[in-house]
Amino acid sequence: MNLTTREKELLQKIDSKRVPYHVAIIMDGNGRWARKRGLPRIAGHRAGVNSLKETIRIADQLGVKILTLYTFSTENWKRPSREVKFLMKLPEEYLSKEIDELCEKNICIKSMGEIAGLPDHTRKAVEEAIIKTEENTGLIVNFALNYGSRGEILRAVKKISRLVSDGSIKEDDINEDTISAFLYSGRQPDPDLLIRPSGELRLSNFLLWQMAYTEFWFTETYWPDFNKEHFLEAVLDYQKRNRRYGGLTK
Ligand code: 6TC
Repeated sequence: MNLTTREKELLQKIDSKRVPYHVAIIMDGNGRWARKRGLPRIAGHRAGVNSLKETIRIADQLGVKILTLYTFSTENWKRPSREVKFLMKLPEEYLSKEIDELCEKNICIKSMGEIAGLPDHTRKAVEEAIIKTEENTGLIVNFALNYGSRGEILRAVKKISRLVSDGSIKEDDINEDTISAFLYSGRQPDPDLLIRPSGELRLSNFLLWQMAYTEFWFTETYWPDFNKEHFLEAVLDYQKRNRRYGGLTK
């Protein structure tokens, strides 16, 4: 991979034995990036896909094991319908161009959220990518699609309630691991690091249960300008922190 001098410098400072296992990212700011340049929002989304590709490459190269990506969903449907149409075509375009590289890198694509709520053609492209990559044992890339964390917790509560009422499990046997297991993230370990670009300092209904002890890293940079350097800076900053897991030994 071609790296700039700055990227090589950052890479050298990173302790390869303490790379975060699971990194979560809220890919925010495509629209604002475009407006700032007097471009249509669609140009921002295109540029955003480039940042996404770069991020997957550097995460894979660093040895991150899980990458969870979120573009919040409820807002999407309020956008002009031309933009929504374009957004729903992008995944097919992205996956058809990228699937070979993803497979070559042994990357496993997964989704979390209600993919049933996506248009048919989009859902099919996503499902196909999931099936094509399901045996891959390298980096796991979770795409949060039509996802909301409160909805995810509610869904888990309902699933557990069902099992209690049909006698499969006892109320006293429900513990924190039970709840984790019934979230979309299943038995994946919680994120170690959350990256949020674009200057917003909030969680926006993303992985509320899973991020109890996650380290947060923010940047003013809009997502389309986010690159390998930012990712490496976030990991370096993460490695300087002293994690205490709320005082629990872990
Ligand atoms: C980075 C790049 C951030 C559109 C682009 C935001 C459906 C997304 C299936 C992926 C096309 C990511 C994101 C809203 C890879 C991506 C968008 C949406 C953006 C969606 C996907 C692509 C996107 C959006 C939701 C397996 C490829 C622009 C649709 C889902 C998010 C994966 N902004 N951006 N509504 N989606 O509409 O929750 O499948 S391609």
